[in-house]
Amino acid sequence: LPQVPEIDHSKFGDVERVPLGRIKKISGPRLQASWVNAPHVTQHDDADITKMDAVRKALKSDAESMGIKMTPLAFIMKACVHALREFPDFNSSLDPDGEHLIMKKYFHLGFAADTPNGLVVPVIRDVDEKNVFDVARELGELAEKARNGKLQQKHMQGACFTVSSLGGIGGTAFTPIVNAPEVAILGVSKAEMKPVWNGQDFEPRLTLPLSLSYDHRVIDGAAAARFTRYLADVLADCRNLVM
Ligand code: CAO
Repeated sequence: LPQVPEIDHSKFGDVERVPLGRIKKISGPRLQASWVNAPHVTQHDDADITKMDAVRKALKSDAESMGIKMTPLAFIMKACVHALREFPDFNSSLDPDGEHLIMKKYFHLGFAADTPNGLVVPVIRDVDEKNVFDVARELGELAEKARNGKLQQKHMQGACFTVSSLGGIGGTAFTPIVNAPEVAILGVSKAEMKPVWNGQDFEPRLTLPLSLSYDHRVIDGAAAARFTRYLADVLADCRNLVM
């Protein structure tokens, strides 16, 4: 790779040299490996989550009584399983021989977690076999472990697909880097109430921005557009996301 020029920044003003954290030292080369090996494209779409959010709010107090925080991310991860089932290529990895796809028959989903020490990706196993309460509980437990630096190797292995949610912070869209050798990653930004034309009037609808980055060696643009559209429909319908 061509090298970025080395510059003596102190020639231009005061500087301080601080060591990179342990997690950044591990995640940096992995992110770079994915970026340079997998040709990335990002597909954007919006999901109407008005109904889903009403369901989430209705379940909130039941969840709280079980010590669970019912976050939108739990519903989104359940919806991803539906889309992965419908479009199995997204649940694959490219065989190192470059001539086969390894199709995974399980649904272990990673989620990006922001911690004081850097980005980590805990994995919830068999999301297809869990209801939204179980997923929300595990999300909370793993996110807490991540923040306290208590994640073990076993908590971060085996993911088929990753969700990176910046929705609790803000933003309208971003281009996540695929967690290779996975072939796609869903970025989620902040849901906002937006006026949506229903043919006669503008209706206020809670709108969730989706940003799906994918490895173009494995996924075609049309498949990515179909995947995000399907995911948006599953989120909008939301009937199959609770159990
Ligand atoms: N739109 C609007 N609001 C959202 C939302 C969305 N898409 N997603 C979450 N929220 C709300 C939640 O409901 C919560 O509100 P209340 O407290 O009022 O219920 C608030 O935002 C905070 O949510 P949260 O961030 O604590 O919880 P989460 O389950 O959404 O996310 C976790 C958990 C671990 C994913 C998150 O804390 C985190 O680390 N996010 C950053 C991930 C990241 O860094 N990605 C980038 C990777 S690439 O560098």
